[in-house]
Amino acid sequence: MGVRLKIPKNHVRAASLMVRERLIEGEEKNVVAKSGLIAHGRGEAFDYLIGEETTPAALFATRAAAAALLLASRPVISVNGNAAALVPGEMVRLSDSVPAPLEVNLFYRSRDRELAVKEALVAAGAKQVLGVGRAASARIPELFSERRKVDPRGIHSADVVLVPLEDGDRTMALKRMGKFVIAIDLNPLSRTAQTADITIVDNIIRALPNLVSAVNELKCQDRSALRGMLESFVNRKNLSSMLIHIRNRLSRLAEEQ
Ligand code: PTJ
Repeated sequence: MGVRLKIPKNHVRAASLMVRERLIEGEEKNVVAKSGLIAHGRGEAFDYLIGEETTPAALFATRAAAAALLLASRPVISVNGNAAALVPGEMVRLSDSVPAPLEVNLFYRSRDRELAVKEALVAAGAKQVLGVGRAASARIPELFSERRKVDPRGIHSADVVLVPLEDGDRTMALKRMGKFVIAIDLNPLSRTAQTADITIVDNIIRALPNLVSAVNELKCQDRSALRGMLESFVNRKNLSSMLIHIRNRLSRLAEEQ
C-alpha cells in the first residue's frame, strides 16, 4: 500500500488531487492498470488546455450521445479500469437509465483485473456485468489486443457502443464491424476521437453525470426528435469547435501574460 496523501480542502488543486488519489487507490485494488495512471496524466494535460470545464461543444456531443443511446436497439457501455475507478456510480446510473448493459473490456486484461472491475461496478449497484471470464467468448476481428475479447450478449452484438478512454485500434475495429461508436476522450486529436461517430471531448468525471442527465431528460422525446438531434451532429465539426476553443483560450492567456 502506498503513502496516502492528506489533501487540504483549501488546496487550489484539491479536486484534481482527489481524483488522482482515487486512481491510485484503484491501482492498488487492481481496478486501474499502471498504464491507466499515465493515461490520466495525458488526459489532465488536455483538460488543463480546455480549461477544466465542459464546453458548449462537449455538451452538444453529450446530448447527441444520449440521443444515440436512446435510439439504439442494442446499446452497450464498455467499462475499463479508469472508468470503473472514477465514475462507477454514474456508469451504473447510465446503464439503468438507457437501459444498456455494462461490459468489462480491458486493454490490460487479467483474471484479477476483470474481477476487480466487476466488483467495483457491483459495489456501485450493478446487477449484471458482462464480459467477465468465459463470458468474453467472442472476438473482434482484426484486433490483436486483449480488447478483442468481447461478450456475445454485449459488445459483439451491440449496434451502439460507448467507449470511455479507449485505444484507437479498437475504435477502428468496432467501426469496421459496423458499430456506432461514442467515445469520451479529452484529447480531440487521438485516433479514437477522430474515428468515433460521436466524441465527447470532456473529462469522464464531468461527462458521465451530464450524459445521465441528458438521457433522463431526452427519454420522453419521440424518436423523430431524437433522430433530428443526431442528424444535426457532425463529429468533425464538433472536434474542430473543440480545437478552436483551445486555440482561442491559449491566445487569450498568451495575451494576458
Ligand atoms: O483499464 P484498461 O486495461 O482497459 O486500460 C485503460 C487505458 C486508459 C490504460 C488504456 O485504454 C489506454 O492505454 O488508453 P490510451 O491509449 O492511453 O488512451 C487514453 C485516452 O483517454 C487519452 O487520449 C487521454 O487523453 C484520455 N483520458 C485520460 N483521462 C481521461 C481521458 N479522457 C476523459 N476523461 C479522463 N479522465
